[in-house]
Amino acid sequence: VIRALPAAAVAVIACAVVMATSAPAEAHNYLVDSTPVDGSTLTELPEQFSVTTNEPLLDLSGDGAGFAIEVVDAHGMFYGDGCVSITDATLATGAALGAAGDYRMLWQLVSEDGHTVSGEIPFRWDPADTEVASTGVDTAPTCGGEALAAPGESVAPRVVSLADVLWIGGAVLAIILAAAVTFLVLSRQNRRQG
Ligand SMILES: [Cu+2]
Repeated sequence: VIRALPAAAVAVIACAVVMATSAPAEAHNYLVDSTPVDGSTLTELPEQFSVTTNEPLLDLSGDGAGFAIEVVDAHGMFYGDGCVSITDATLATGAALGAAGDYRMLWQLVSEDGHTVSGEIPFRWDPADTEVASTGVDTAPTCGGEALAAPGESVAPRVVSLADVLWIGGAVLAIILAAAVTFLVLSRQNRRQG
C-alpha cells in the first residue's frame, strides 16, 4: 500500500493538471442521478440499481472493464451478481438486497477523459413484508463467477452464527474461570504453606 502511494499521488496530480488545463468537456464525469438516491430509504426493490453521469461513459474495451457497482450491507455482505450494463451515461446492475438495514452502493466508472472515478451512495432498505430478501455473499461477486447465486438459489452465507459466538464466548469464559479457580487454589495453598 505504501509503495503504491507515490504512484497514486502522481496520478492524482496528473489528473488535477489535466483537469486544470483542459476544456470542461474533458473533466471527469459526475453523477447527475442514481437509483437509489443518496441517503434515501427504499421500501420496494427497483429492477436495477444505477448511476447516471453528465457525460457518456467510456467503455473502450466494450466489456465493462473498469466499471462496477457493489451493494454492501452493514455487515459487509455483498448482494447482486456483479454484472453491469453500460448504456450511454448510465451504469446499471440488477437490484438485490437482503434484510432491512443500512446499505451502501459503491460505484466505479471510466470518465470520458479515460480516468476512473468512484464513489459510494448510502441508503436504507425498509422493505414491505412481501419483498423477498436475497442472500448476501462475503466477497464482492464477479459477473459469472462462482460466488454468484442463481435466481431462486441461495449461497450459504459464511457468517459466524450467534450459536458459534455463544459457544466460543462460553469456551473462553470457561477457560478464564478455570484459570481463576486454579490461581485462587494455588495462592491459597501457597499462603497455607508460607
Ligand atoms: Cu481525469
